[in-house]
Amino acid sequence: MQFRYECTFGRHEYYVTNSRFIICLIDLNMKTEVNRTPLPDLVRAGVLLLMLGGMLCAPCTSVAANDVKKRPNVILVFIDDMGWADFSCFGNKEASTPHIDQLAAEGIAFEQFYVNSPICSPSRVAVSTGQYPQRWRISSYLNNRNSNEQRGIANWLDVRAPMLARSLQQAGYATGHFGKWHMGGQRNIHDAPLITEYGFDESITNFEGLGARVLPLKYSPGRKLPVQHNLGSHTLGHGPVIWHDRAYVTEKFTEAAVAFVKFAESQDQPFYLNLWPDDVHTPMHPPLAKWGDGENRTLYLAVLETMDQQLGVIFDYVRNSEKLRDNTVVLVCSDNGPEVGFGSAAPLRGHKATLYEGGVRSSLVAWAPGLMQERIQGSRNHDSVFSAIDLVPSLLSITGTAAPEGVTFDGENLADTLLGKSKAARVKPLFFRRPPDRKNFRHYSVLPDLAVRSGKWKLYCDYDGGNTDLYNLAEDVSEQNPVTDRNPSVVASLTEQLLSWHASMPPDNGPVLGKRPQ
Ligand SMILES: [Ca+2]
Repeated sequence: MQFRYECTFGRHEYYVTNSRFIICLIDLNMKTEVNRTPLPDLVRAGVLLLMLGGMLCAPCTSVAANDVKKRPNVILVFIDDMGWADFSCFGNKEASTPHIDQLAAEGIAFEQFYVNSPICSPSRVAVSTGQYPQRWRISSYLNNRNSNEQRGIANWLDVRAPMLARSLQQAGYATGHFGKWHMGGQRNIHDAPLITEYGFDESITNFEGLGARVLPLKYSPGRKLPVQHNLGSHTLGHGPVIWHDRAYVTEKFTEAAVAFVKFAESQDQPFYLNLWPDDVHTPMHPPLAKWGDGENRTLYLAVLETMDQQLGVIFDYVRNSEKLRDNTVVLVCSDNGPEVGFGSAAPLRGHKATLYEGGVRSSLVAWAPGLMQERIQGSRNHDSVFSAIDLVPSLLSITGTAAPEGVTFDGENLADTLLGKSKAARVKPLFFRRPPDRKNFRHYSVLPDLAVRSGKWKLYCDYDGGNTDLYNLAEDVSEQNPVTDRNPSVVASLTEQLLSWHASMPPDNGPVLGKRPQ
């Protein structure tokens, strides 16, 4: 049963997000409390009595079996448009990300981790399903209906996709998604499935999804009133909408996430939590006191630091609980590379929307002190090449959860690598197809259509196999010196494999929209 309720009592607003819980998202003094309680009691007693009674209600679902209780919890923090080099633990000297750095100091920093697309929606599909996003006809960011049709992509992710969240939910996990979604329900797409139809018990998102959502108010120096960041979400229905200071939207998601974790703990349920902030995606609106000279990079760094502080709340909550600390995996990475002029992927070549290393390689921090040997904690993994699609079978393995029947993942199980027991890399090559609308982007022109990473090699080519470029990343991580001519057999083999993969995936309109000039 889907149920929504909203009211204002005193200076607070309260929202029900789905059939099980109420979440108090916001108070009008900006001093927020987050509470939740099972819906049957809400229905019986009403919101007012509930709030007078505080956190009072009995469990509404039967508690999972003992063996389920011991399964590791998982928190996936999927940042939006952050560069490979933007955490201070990945070399950023211009800003400090102490909370994420602390996770790295107690966990593992992976240097050769990839996402499976250089742009939002397909990257999110990959990390959610363990499959190449092209399988689900999502190969660029989801926009309005006409734009999606023009580019030959779906309007939303098919609910039949093998969601990691659904597998875990069916295995007894509490599942929650807090933050940007962007897999359906954006712009003028009002008829997409709710996030809770994809295996999540709970969700609060932003303007790129349906259900309860927090929409950003942009404050700028010299302006008395904030401006709504308005891409039409508030007109779509399907959930209560709250407008909130863009600089602190992640604070809302984090508070809701902590409340979700507390509730799962009260039920003795393991949990899977997506915390997907969109802070460092444009437009940049840090707290007014941190605007500095107002330049793009300055604003970006201020937003990055503010995001780190806001995420620190849940990291601290988990770390300070012995039970959670010893049995929780936290993964932090970005959905794609940085926007030109904002984040940094140095020394990697390329940006968001390109298949070059800077577009698809992401810093990854894995923290799980209870599941990692002490000697490995605080280490760096320079070598293991793997990707977001590999996280799904890996996390199913770590949580002891069966894969959905009849599903073939493109991802491989690298649980031992993720937990520092092995340096194994992915066995199969990693294949990439550019977004159909990104043959040219920003200052890049005639970008390659396809790419493959295999061992030390990275090869690019066009849909027809032409314009090949081969790089040896072991010697040339910045992709400055192509070695195409010196390695004809490698070029031939990788091109063949890449074209074969490309042909095996449903097409999009990339060939029509992005022809090279003759
Ligand atoms: Ca993104």
